[in-house]
Amino acid sequence: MGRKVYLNGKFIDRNKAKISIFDHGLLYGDGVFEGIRSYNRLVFKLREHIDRLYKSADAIELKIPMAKRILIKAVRDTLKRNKLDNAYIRLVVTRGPGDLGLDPRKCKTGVIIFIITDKIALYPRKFYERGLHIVSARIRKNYKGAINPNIKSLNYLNNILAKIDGIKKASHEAIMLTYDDYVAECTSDNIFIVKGGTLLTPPRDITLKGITQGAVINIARKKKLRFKEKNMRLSEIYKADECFLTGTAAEIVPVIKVDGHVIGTGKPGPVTRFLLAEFHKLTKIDGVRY
Ligand code: PXG
Repeated sequence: MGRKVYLNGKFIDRNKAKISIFDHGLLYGDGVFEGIRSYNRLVFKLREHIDRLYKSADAIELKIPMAKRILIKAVRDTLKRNKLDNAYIRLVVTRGPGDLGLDPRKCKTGVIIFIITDKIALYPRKFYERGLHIVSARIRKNYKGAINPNIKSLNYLNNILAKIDGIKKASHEAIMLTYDDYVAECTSDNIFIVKGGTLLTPPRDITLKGITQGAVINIARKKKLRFKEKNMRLSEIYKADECFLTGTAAEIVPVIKVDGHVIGTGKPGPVTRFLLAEFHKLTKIDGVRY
Protein backbone atom coordinates (compact mmCIF):
# COMPACT_ATOMS: atom_id res chain seq x y z
CA MET A 1 0.00 0.00 0.00
CA GLY A 2 1.42 3.40 -1.03
CA ARG A 3 1.67 6.40 1.24
CA LYS A 4 -1.41 8.52 1.76
CA VAL A 5 -1.69 12.23 2.31
CA TYR A 6 -4.43 14.06 4.16
CA LEU A 7 -6.31 16.51 1.94
CA ASN A 8 -9.32 18.38 3.35
CA GLY A 9 -10.54 15.55 5.52
CA LYS A 10 -9.72 12.65 3.18
CA PHE A 11 -6.78 10.31 2.88
CA ILE A 12 -5.60 10.10 -0.71
CA ASP A 13 -2.80 8.26 -2.46
CA ARG A 14 0.14 10.68 -2.49
CA ASN A 15 0.50 10.48 -6.27
CA LYS A 16 -3.18 11.15 -6.85
CA ALA A 17 -3.65 14.12 -4.53
CA LYS A 18 -4.30 17.28 -6.57
CA ILE A 19 -5.01 20.93 -5.94
CA SER A 20 -6.22 23.57 -8.38
CA ILE A 21 -3.86 25.68 -10.50
CA PHE A 22 -6.08 28.58 -9.38
CA ASP A 23 -5.13 28.02 -5.74
CA HIS A 24 -3.86 31.30 -4.31
CA GLY A 25 -1.26 29.38 -2.34
CA LEU A 26 0.31 28.59 -5.71
CA LEU A 27 -0.55 31.82 -7.56
CA TYR A 28 0.52 34.19 -4.77
CA GLY A 29 2.08 32.23 -1.92
CA ASP A 30 -1.10 33.07 -0.03
CA GLY A 31 -1.07 30.49 2.74
CA VAL A 32 0.84 29.23 5.76
CA PHE A 33 2.65 26.07 6.74
CA GLU A 34 4.56 24.13 9.38
CA GLY A 35 7.46 21.69 9.16
CA ILE A 36 7.17 19.25 12.06
CA ARG A 37 9.01 16.12 13.11
CA SER A 38 8.18 12.97 15.01
CA TYR A 39 10.53 10.85 17.08
CA ASN A 40 9.57 7.28 17.91
CA ARG A 41 5.83 7.93 17.58
CA LEU A 42 5.97 11.23 19.44
CA VAL A 43 5.24 14.38 17.44
CA PHE A 44 7.74 16.79 18.92
CA LYS A 45 6.09 19.97 20.26
CA LEU A 46 3.05 19.45 18.06
CA ARG A 47 0.90 21.84 20.12
CA GLU A 48 3.48 24.61 19.72
CA HIS A 49 3.58 24.05 15.94
CA ILE A 50 -0.21 24.12 15.75
CA ASP A 51 -0.31 27.33 17.81
CA ARG A 52 2.22 28.95 15.46
CA LEU A 53 0.23 27.80 12.41
CA TYR A 54 -2.95 29.43 13.73
CA LYS A 55 -1.02 32.62 14.60
CA SER A 56 0.45 32.75 11.09
CA ALA A 57 -3.03 32.21 9.63
CA ASP A 58 -4.46 34.95 11.86
CA ALA A 59 -1.78 37.36 10.72
CA ILE A 60 -2.85 36.93 7.08
CA GLU A 61 -6.56 36.94 8.00
CA LEU A 62 -7.01 33.36 6.93
CA LYS A 63 -9.48 31.45 9.03
CA ILE A 64 -8.69 27.78 9.56
CA PRO A 65 -12.16 26.23 9.65
CA MET A 66 -11.21 23.57 12.15
CA ALA A 67 -10.54 23.41 15.88
CA LYS A 68 -6.90 22.91 16.83
CA ARG A 69 -7.62 19.54 18.40
CA ILE A 70 -9.17 18.26 15.15
CA LEU A 71 -6.09 19.28 13.22
CA ILE A 72 -3.89 17.58 15.84
CA LYS A 73 -5.95 14.43 15.34
CA ALA A 74 -5.54 14.71 11.56
CA VAL A 75 -1.74 14.84 11.96
CA ARG A 76 -1.76 11.78 14.24
CA ASP A 77 -4.12 9.87 11.93
CA THR A 78 -1.95 10.59 8.88
CA LEU A 79 1.12 9.26 10.69
CA LYS A 80 -0.69 6.17 11.93
CA ARG A 81 -2.02 5.41 8.47
CA ASN A 82 1.41 5.61 6.96
CA LYS A 83 2.99 3.56 9.75
CA LEU A 84 5.79 6.08 10.21
CA ASP A 85 7.60 6.06 13.57
CA ASN A 86 10.13 8.78 12.74
CA ALA A 87 8.70 11.24 10.29
CA TYR A 88 8.88 14.63 8.70
CA ILE A 89 5.45 16.26 8.62
CA ARG A 90 4.47 19.11 6.32
CA LEU A 91 1.22 20.81 7.25
CA VAL A 92 -0.03 23.35 4.71
CA VAL A 93 -3.04 25.66 4.66
CA THR A 94 -3.73 27.66 1.49
CA ARG A 95 -6.31 30.34 0.74
CA GLY A 96 -7.80 27.91 -1.77
CA PRO A 97 -8.83 28.40 -5.41
CA GLY A 98 -9.88 31.89 -6.52
CA ASP A 99 -9.74 34.00 -9.66
CA LEU A 100 -6.69 35.67 -11.19
CA GLY A 101 -6.87 38.71 -8.92
CA LEU A 102 -5.24 39.08 -5.51
CA ASP A 103 -8.50 39.55 -3.64
CA PRO A 104 -8.70 36.75 -1.04
CA ARG A 105 -12.48 37.24 -0.81
CA LYS A 106 -12.70 35.69 -4.29
CA CYS A 107 -11.43 32.37 -2.95
CA LYS A 108 -14.97 31.17 -2.51
CA THR A 109 -14.59 27.41 -2.18
CA GLY A 110 -12.54 27.85 0.95
CA VAL A 111 -9.18 26.94 2.38
CA ILE A 112 -7.22 23.84 1.42
CA ILE A 113 -5.55 21.90 4.22
CA PHE A 114 -3.10 19.14 3.48
CA ILE A 115 -0.67 17.04 5.47
CA ILE A 116 2.25 15.19 3.93
CA THR A 117 4.21 12.74 6.08
CA ASP A 118 7.43 11.22 4.93
CA LYS A 119 10.55 9.52 6.17
CA ILE A 120 12.85 11.98 7.81
CA ALA A 121 15.99 12.86 5.84
CA LEU A 122 18.64 13.04 8.54
CA TYR A 123 21.60 15.38 8.23
CA PRO A 124 24.93 13.58 7.78
CA ARG A 125 26.62 12.66 11.07
CA LYS A 126 29.71 14.59 10.14
CA PHE A 127 27.74 17.85 10.33
CA TYR A 128 27.34 17.27 14.07
CA GLU A 129 30.76 15.78 14.70
CA ARG A 130 32.83 18.34 12.76
CA GLY A 131 30.47 21.32 12.45
CA LEU A 132 29.37 23.34 9.45
CA HIS A 133 31.07 26.02 7.40
CA ILE A 134 28.49 28.64 6.51
CA VAL A 135 28.42 32.02 4.79
CA SER A 136 26.39 35.20 4.97
CA ALA A 137 24.03 35.87 2.06
CA ARG A 138 24.14 39.04 -0.04
CA ILE A 139 20.34 39.05 -0.18
CA ARG A 140 18.86 41.00 2.76
CA LYS A 141 15.86 39.75 4.72
CA ASN A 142 12.49 41.25 3.94
CA TYR A 143 11.93 44.34 6.08
CA LYS A 144 9.82 43.30 9.06
CA GLY A 145 7.39 46.17 8.42
CA ALA A 146 6.72 44.69 4.97
CA ILE A 147 6.47 41.00 5.82
CA ASN A 148 6.46 40.04 9.48
CA PRO A 149 9.11 37.29 9.80
CA ASN A 150 6.96 35.61 12.44
CA ILE A 151 4.51 34.56 9.76
CA LYS A 152 5.49 31.16 8.38
CA SER A 153 3.92 31.81 5.01
CA LEU A 154 4.15 29.99 1.69
CA ASN A 155 6.06 33.01 0.39
CA TYR A 156 9.64 31.79 0.80
CA LEU A 157 11.25 33.49 -2.18
CA ASN A 158 13.33 35.80 0.02
CA ASN A 159 14.85 32.76 1.77
CA ILE A 160 15.23 30.83 -1.49
CA LEU A 161 17.22 33.69 -3.02
CA ALA A 162 19.52 33.64 0.00
CA LYS A 163 19.73 29.84 -0.23
CA ILE A 164 20.79 30.10 -3.91
CA ASP A 165 23.49 32.57 -2.88
CA GLY A 166 24.68 30.10 -0.21
CA ILE A 167 24.68 27.21 -2.69
CA LYS A 168 26.84 29.22 -5.10
CA LYS A 169 29.31 29.63 -2.25
CA ALA A 170 29.13 25.86 -1.55
CA SER A 171 27.51 26.49 1.82
CA HIS A 172 24.81 24.36 3.40
CA GLU A 173 23.14 27.35 5.07
CA ALA A 174 23.34 31.12 4.69
CA ILE A 175 22.98 33.85 7.30
CA MET A 176 20.46 36.53 6.38
CA LEU A 177 20.97 40.10 7.58
CA THR A 178 18.28 42.71 8.07
CA TYR A 179 18.16 45.73 5.71
CA ASP A 180 20.24 47.60 8.34
CA ASP A 181 22.85 44.82 8.54
CA TYR A 182 21.97 43.04 11.78
CA VAL A 183 22.18 39.27 11.91
CA ALA A 184 18.66 37.79 11.80
CA GLU A 185 18.58 34.07 10.99
CA CYS A 186 19.48 31.55 8.30
CA THR A 187 17.29 30.49 5.38
CA SER A 188 15.56 27.76 7.41
CA ASP A 189 17.31 27.83 10.78
CA ASN A 190 17.75 30.20 13.69
CA ILE A 191 21.24 31.13 14.85
CA PHE A 192 22.85 31.25 18.29
CA ILE A 193 26.31 32.14 19.52
CA VAL A 194 28.04 31.62 22.85
CA LYS A 195 30.27 34.48 24.00
CA GLY A 196 31.96 34.64 27.41
CA GLY A 197 29.61 31.97 28.75
CA THR A 198 26.43 33.75 27.60
CA LEU A 199 24.09 32.25 25.03
CA LEU A 200 22.91 34.83 22.51
CA THR A 201 20.35 34.81 19.72
CA PRO A 202 19.02 37.75 17.65
CA PRO A 203 15.82 39.48 18.87
CA ARG A 204 12.94 37.15 18.08
CA ASP A 205 10.82 39.87 16.47
CA ILE A 206 13.23 40.06 13.50
CA THR A 207 13.12 36.29 12.84
CA LEU A 208 10.75 33.38 12.79
CA LYS A 209 10.21 32.31 16.41
CA GLY A 210 11.68 28.85 15.93
CA ILE A 211 10.18 25.98 17.90
CA THR A 212 13.66 24.45 18.24
CA GLN A 213 15.05 27.87 19.22
CA GLY A 214 12.33 28.11 21.89
CA ALA A 215 13.25 24.65 23.19
CA VAL A 216 16.92 25.66 23.46
CA ILE A 217 16.01 28.86 25.31
CA ASN A 218 13.92 26.82 27.78
CA ILE A 219 16.75 24.35 28.35
CA ALA A 220 19.15 27.27 28.94
CA ARG A 221 16.78 28.79 31.52
CA LYS A 222 16.27 25.49 33.33
CA LYS A 223 19.98 24.77 33.40
CA LYS A 224 20.76 28.34 34.57
CA LEU A 225 22.84 29.24 31.54
CA ARG A 226 23.01 32.98 30.93
CA PHE A 227 20.83 33.82 27.93
CA LYS A 228 20.02 37.05 26.09
CA GLU A 229 18.37 38.16 22.88
CA LYS A 230 20.80 40.59 21.27
CA ASN A 231 21.08 42.61 18.09
CA MET A 232 24.38 41.53 16.58
CA ARG A 233 26.58 42.40 13.63
CA LEU A 234 28.35 39.75 11.58
CA SER A 235 31.65 40.79 13.25
CA GLU A 236 30.26 39.53 16.60
CA ILE A 237 29.46 36.17 15.07
CA TYR A 238 32.99 35.92 13.68
CA LYS A 239 34.40 36.50 17.19
CA ALA A 240 32.05 34.08 19.00
CA ASP A 241 33.36 31.26 21.20
CA GLU A 242 30.72 28.92 19.74
CA CYS A 243 28.03 29.13 17.10
CA PHE A 244 25.17 26.79 16.20
CA LEU A 245 21.96 26.68 14.19
CA THR A 246 18.58 25.36 15.27
CA GLY A 247 15.69 24.08 13.19
CA THR A 248 13.25 21.20 12.97
CA ALA A 249 15.36 19.36 10.40
CA ALA A 250 18.77 20.42 11.76
CA GLU A 251 17.94 20.06 15.48
CA ILE A 252 21.11 21.76 16.84
CA VAL A 253 24.01 21.81 14.41
CA PRO A 254 27.41 23.28 15.32
CA VAL A 255 28.99 25.94 13.08
CA ILE A 256 32.77 26.15 13.01
CA LYS A 257 33.38 28.64 10.20
CA VAL A 258 31.45 31.73 9.08
CA ASP A 259 32.56 33.54 5.90
CA GLY A 260 35.96 31.88 6.31
CA HIS A 261 36.40 33.02 9.96
CA VAL A 262 37.12 30.16 12.32
CA ILE A 263 34.71 30.13 15.29
CA GLY A 264 36.31 29.48 18.70
CA THR A 265 38.59 26.46 18.59
CA GLY A 266 37.30 25.36 15.20
CA LYS A 267 35.51 22.42 16.81
CA PRO A 268 31.95 22.04 18.13
CA GLY A 269 32.02 23.65 21.58
CA PRO A 270 30.97 22.33 25.01
CA VAL A 271 27.81 24.45 25.34
CA THR A 272 26.62 23.36 21.90
CA ARG A 273 27.26 19.70 22.73
CA PHE A 274 25.53 20.02 26.11
CA LEU A 275 22.46 21.64 24.53
CA LEU A 276 22.28 18.98 21.82
CA ALA A 277 22.34 16.20 24.44
CA GLU A 278 19.60 17.95 26.46
CA PHE A 279 17.59 18.53 23.30
CA HIS A 280 17.73 14.83 22.44
CA LYS A 281 16.33 14.02 25.89
CA LEU A 282 13.46 16.43 25.25
CA THR A 283 12.57 14.79 21.92
CA LYS A 284 11.79 11.61 23.86
CA ILE A 285 9.17 13.23 26.11
CA ASP A 286 7.85 16.58 24.83
CA GLY A 287 5.07 16.15 22.31
CA VAL A 288 1.92 14.33 21.25
CA ARG A 289 1.93 10.52 20.93
CA TYR A 290 0.28 8.47 18.19
N1 PXG B 1 13.86 30.36 10.50
C1 PXG B 1 13.23 30.14 9.34
C2 PXG B 1 13.15 31.23 8.35
C3 PXG B 1 12.64 28.88 9.07
O1 PXG B 1 12.00 28.69 7.93
C4 PXG B 1 13.42 28.12 11.24
C5 PXG B 1 13.95 29.39 11.43
C6 PXG B 1 13.51 27.10 12.33
O2 PXG B 1 12.27 26.97 12.96
P1 PXG B 1 11.81 25.62 13.70
O3 PXG B 1 10.46 25.96 14.20
O4 PXG B 1 11.81 24.55 12.65
O5 PXG B 1 12.77 25.38 14.78
C7 PXG B 1 12.76 27.86 10.03
C8 PXG B 1 12.23 26.47 9.75
C9 PXG B 1 12.42 22.02 6.75
C10 PXG B 1 11.99 23.38 6.59
O6 PXG B 1 12.19 21.21 5.84
C11 PXG B 1 11.98 24.23 7.67
C12 PXG B 1 11.58 25.51 7.52
C13 PXG B 1 11.19 25.94 6.27
C14 PXG B 1 11.20 25.11 5.20
C15 PXG B 1 11.58 23.80 5.35
O7 PXG B 1 12.99 21.73 7.81
N2 PXG B 1 11.52 26.41 8.55
